[in-house]
Amino acid sequence: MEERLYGDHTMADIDLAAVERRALDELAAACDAAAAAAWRARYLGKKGEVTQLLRGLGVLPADRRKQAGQTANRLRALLQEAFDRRRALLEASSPAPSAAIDVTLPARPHRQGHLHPITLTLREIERAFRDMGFAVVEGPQVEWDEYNFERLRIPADHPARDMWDTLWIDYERDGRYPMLLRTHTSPMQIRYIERHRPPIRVIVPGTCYRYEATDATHEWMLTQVEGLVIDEGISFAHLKGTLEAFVHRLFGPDVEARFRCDYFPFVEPGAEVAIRWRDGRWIELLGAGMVHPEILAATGYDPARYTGFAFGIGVERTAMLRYGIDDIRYFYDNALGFLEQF
Ligand code: YSA
Repeated sequence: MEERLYGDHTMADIDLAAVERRALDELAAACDAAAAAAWRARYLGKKGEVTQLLRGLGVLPADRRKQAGQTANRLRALLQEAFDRRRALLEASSPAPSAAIDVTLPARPHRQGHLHPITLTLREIERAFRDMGFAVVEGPQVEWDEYNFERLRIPADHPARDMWDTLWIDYERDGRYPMLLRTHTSPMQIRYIERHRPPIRVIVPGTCYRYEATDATHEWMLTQVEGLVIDEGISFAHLKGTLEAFVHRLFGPDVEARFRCDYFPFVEPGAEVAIRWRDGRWIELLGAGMVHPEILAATGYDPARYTGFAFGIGVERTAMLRYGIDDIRYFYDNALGFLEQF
């Protein structure tokens, strides 16, 4: 009698180890619950391959039925266990319905930054001077000693160098180190005069560096706005009027500006302008003066015909006074709690 199990196969044809391997491979490829359920129906369901195989055992002779039955039952149990494990794994890795993405939820608000208070202040200063007819130009932050000091009438052995503690660049030429991080924006006075003819009316915003210990009103990196006006008939009255207009534009018409004599080797006479702080103290805002005739002459201008004034405004100090900040170091601490207030 033929050992008929199902379909065209006989027990002799069926390699149970091959069925097991094929079933387990297919189960591993079932990557969602529906695929796993289809696999279960294919092997363990009513008409499944293993179920049919067990049903077909009855046709075997009694002596072979027992052993074949044990083998087929082991296969069924093994596949059932494999299915249970696979289903548990698929359930664990698929999101629970409550965690599913809800596309109707409004998006989280996007955190938007804004300009730094020093940039905001700088732009206001620029607007104020543009409105008075000044052009805006920029210069290099790495400068030659020649422009930062020498041609501003501050030779190497001059005590005025002590006014600017300097960060020198490690670049040697003829036994000297002639390159530095500019200590002020004034070198641009020389650069500009060299290349332009009067009338001149420019401001030069930019970063400067000093080898200075910081305190509440001093930083080692600071921003300045240089101003330069040269034409026929320019007097100290023009300087005073321009700077007073600037102070009132930025701080209001009632704010007091104090002009005092000051010394800078590149001006004659020189002045310092301070404005009154909340607690009554005066805070120095800028240095200024009439461009020294020797500087005009050295760059080919006739000092009998042309005169001019110049100034250098501290932008951090302006921002402190505008916003009522009593320590300059806040500006560069990167503390968001501070910066978010602007
Ligand atoms: C003077 C005359 C001119 O014809 C033109 C420009 C000048 C200014 C000169 N070049 C200069 O740098 N003067 S200064 O050393 O007194 O600085 C000018 C302003 O920069 C100061 O009034 C102050 O507001 C600011 N400043 C100076 N050192 C600073 C500083 N701000 C923050 N930290 C520092 N360490």
